[in-house]
Amino acid sequence: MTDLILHHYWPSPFAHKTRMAMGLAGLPWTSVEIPRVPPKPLLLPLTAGYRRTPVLQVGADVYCDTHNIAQVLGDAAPQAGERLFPGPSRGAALVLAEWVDQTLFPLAIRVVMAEALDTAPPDFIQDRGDLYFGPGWTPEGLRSDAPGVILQLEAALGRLESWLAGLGRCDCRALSYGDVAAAFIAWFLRGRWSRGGEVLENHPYLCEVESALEGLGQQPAQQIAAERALAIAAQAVPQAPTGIQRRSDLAVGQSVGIRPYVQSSDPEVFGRLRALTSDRISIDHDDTDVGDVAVHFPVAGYQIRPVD
Ligand SMILES: N[C@@H](CCC(=O)N[C@@H](CS)C(=O)NCC(=O)O)C(=O)O
Repeated sequence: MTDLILHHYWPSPFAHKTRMAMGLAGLPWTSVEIPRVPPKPLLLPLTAGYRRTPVLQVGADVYCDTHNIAQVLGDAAPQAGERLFPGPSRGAALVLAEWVDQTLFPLAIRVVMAEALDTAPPDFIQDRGDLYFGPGWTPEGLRSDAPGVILQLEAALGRLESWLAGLGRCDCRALSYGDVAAAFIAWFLRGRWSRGGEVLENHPYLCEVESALEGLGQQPAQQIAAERALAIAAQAVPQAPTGIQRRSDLAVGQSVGIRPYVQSSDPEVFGRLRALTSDRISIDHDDTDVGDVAVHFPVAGYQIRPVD
C-alpha cells in the first residue's frame, strides 16, 4: 500500500486517537505537522477546505475524520484489520467510538476550554469556541456551566468504566479500536485538565487500556514537509472506486456540499460526487497545487446536499 501520511499536530486529541490506532495496528506512517489554527494553506488544497485534524492522505486519496480513517487503517493490511478489530469487535468498537465523540468529547472539551479561558491565546479560544459550541457561545456561559458539565462528564466516564469493566477491555479480551476510542479521552483529560489525573484515578479499567495503548508507541516512521505531501498527491491518481452503491437521488459527477451535522463554524466543502456507499461519501476535487484528488468523508455525522 502507498504510504499512510497523517496531517496532524501533536497536542490534538483526535490525532492522538489515530496515532494510537496506527500503533495498535502495527502500521508505519509518515508525519506531516500542520498548524493548530487556520489558515492551513498547505492542508486545505488536499481537503477541499475541510479544516479539522487529523487528515489521512494515501497518495491522491484524502480521508477526513477519524471514523473514516479507522476503516482505512483496518483495511490497510490483513494483520492491521485483525489487530484493530479482533474477532467480532468491529461493530461494538465503532459504536463506542461514536458515543465517545458525540457524548463524552463535547463534555470534556467544555471542561478543558472553561479552564483554558484565562491562559490560552484569545484567537485560539475564539476559534475553538466557534468550532465546538457554534454561534452565540460566550466565555461567561462556558464558565458558569462548568460545574454542571463536570458532573455530567464524571457520569459519562462512570458509564464508560462500567462498559470496559465487563471484559477488562471495550469489546473482547484483546485491545481493539474501541479501547483506542476510549483511551484518547483519558489522554486528553490527563494532559489538559488540572483535575484530570485525580478524576481518572477512579477509573482503573480506563487507565489500564490507556497505559497499554501508550506502551505500543505512536511514533512515525518518518516526517516530511507539507510541501512534499502536496507533491506526492500531485504525482498520484485517486484510487478509490466510483459509483453510487445505495438508494439516493444523487448522481456521480453532481456538485454537492458536505459539512459536519453539528452547530459549528466548519465551512461547507464542495466537490463533484465520486462515490456514495453506506458509510462513505467521496468527492472529486481539483486544485492547482495538487491536481485531482478524491476527498472522503464518513456518512455518519455529515450532511450532504446537491448544489446547483
Ligand atoms: N469528528 C472529527 C473531529 C475532529 C476534531 O474536532 N479535531 C480537532 C482537533 S483534536 C480539530 O479539528 N480542531 C480544529 C483544528 O485542528 O483546526 C474526527 O473524528 O476526526
